[in-house]
Amino acid sequence: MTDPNSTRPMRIGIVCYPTFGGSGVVATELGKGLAAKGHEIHFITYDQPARLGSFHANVFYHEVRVLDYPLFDYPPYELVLASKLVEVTRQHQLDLIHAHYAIPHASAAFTARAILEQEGLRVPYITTLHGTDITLLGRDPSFEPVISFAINQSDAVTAVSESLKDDTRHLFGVNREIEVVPNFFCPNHFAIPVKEDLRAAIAPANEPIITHISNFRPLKRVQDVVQAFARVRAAQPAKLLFIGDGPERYAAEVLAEKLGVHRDTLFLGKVKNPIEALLISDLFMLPSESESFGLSALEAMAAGVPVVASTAGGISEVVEDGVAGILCPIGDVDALAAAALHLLSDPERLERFSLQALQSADRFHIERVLPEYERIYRRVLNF
Ligand code: GMT
Repeated sequence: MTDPNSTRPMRIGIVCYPTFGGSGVVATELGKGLAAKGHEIHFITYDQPARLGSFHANVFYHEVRVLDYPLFDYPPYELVLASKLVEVTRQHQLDLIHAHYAIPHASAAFTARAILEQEGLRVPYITTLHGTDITLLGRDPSFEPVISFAINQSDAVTAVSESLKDDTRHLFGVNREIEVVPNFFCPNHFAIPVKEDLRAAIAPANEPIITHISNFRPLKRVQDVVQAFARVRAAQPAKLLFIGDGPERYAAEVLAEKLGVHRDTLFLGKVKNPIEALLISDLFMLPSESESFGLSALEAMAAGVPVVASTAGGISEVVEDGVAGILCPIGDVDALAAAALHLLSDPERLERFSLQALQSADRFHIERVLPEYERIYRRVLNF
């Protein structure tokens, strides 16, 4: 039986993508939060996780280095990762491995667990499903059997929203239990001075700022943001701030020029701390056609910024429609513009939504969510 009051520290290996993407951010903040509670955390990935920052007690980083061997057209990252997991587990006596993203992290964790089992070591692995990509990519026959297997073999599986859990159930041969543990935010990241100089530079006449943050993949529908903004701009002064970079950025720049709103649109590219931009924003826009959770929308809410978004995937579990923002059908730029104008044209309403967004975000406070992961770890380990 697991002791529900146990505080025994655990040694946890975290495998994640080290980038600015939501899954990497969540995995990194989870590791930092667990380390602050006394657990020993080992990040195992190909680069220093972007949100790791400076030194943290109890946090270690192990780089997975793939040899650039002339025989390889495709470097076998998954195999090298599995070997690294075995090595780190042996050296640091890890209790468990937490794989964020099924492709290819869960299957590497499965291989590592099988190798260690041969040595008499039982090291469970937990898989957290992050993106709706799992439901798109994973359905492809070139991935499906391995992904379904790695999910089914996990000692525990979590998904970041009910929507992703349902999709995984329906689209894969996965009939095992999937627990929903939502993403979270860390309030201390928001307790920073507001950069009024940045705000004044972007909006010199104190125009409202609409912000979008993403990796500009086609599924983010950044051109809808530009289209909606052009409609808003036709009705009142406003500025549009884009944070991030990716394949659709150029098309968005071209569209902004074509629609005559390029002088009111600013592309900042990848920035180290997007929360600084959120703290000077008035509205956040996320019109994705697929989104398992929408961490950027949650971060906007935690900064007191109402969200205008699509109803895709798990967004409606995060953004309470009519409370923290307004949700619109996917691809409906008129609805996006009308929702933005509804909020921006009435300062009192905007202020009310801002407060509501802040309150609503509290459901995802790290202190509510982190113990959920600890509970799952202890159950799996019988600690
Ligand atoms: O949205 C992306 O393109 C990045 C992707 C990732 O790998 O970080 O985000 C996914 O995981 C995030 C963290 O759980 C979620 O907030 C995003 O909604 C999810 N993206 C998609 O489902 C498209």
